[in-house]
Amino acid sequence: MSETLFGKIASGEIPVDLLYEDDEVVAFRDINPQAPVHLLVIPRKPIPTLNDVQPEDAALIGHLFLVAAKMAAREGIAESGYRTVVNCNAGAGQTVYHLHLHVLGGRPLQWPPG
Ligand code: D5M
Repeated sequence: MSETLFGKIASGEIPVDLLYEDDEVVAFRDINPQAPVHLLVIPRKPIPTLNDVQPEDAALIGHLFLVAAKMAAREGIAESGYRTVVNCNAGAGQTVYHLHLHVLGGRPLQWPPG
């Protein structure tokens, strides 16, 4: 399988507005923000969609959410409220086939989303 854009971001080949990285995940600002705060948290492991997550990825997925919450606190939106989103496949708007967690906040968010 060819490497995706986010695979290249995870390896440092494509520069981003980097907020956090460790051995397992990378967090950076979305290039096309849909809210005053819009971050992406991605695993370094190239998992295409949520459908491809395996039982052995459970700790990694948990870590993805822990980093998202840490980033939300760091960005000052933890108390006002924020949303995490995983778009899975084209019908939900997924455009990059490397699993990513959107973290959106800094404005009132409507429900249900479009
Ligand atoms: O979300 C894919 C997201 O990825 C979308 O919100 C734009 C963002 N994106 C695309 N290219 C970049 C770069 N180079 N840096 C930062 N963010 C980027 P999806 O859920 O697949 O629609």
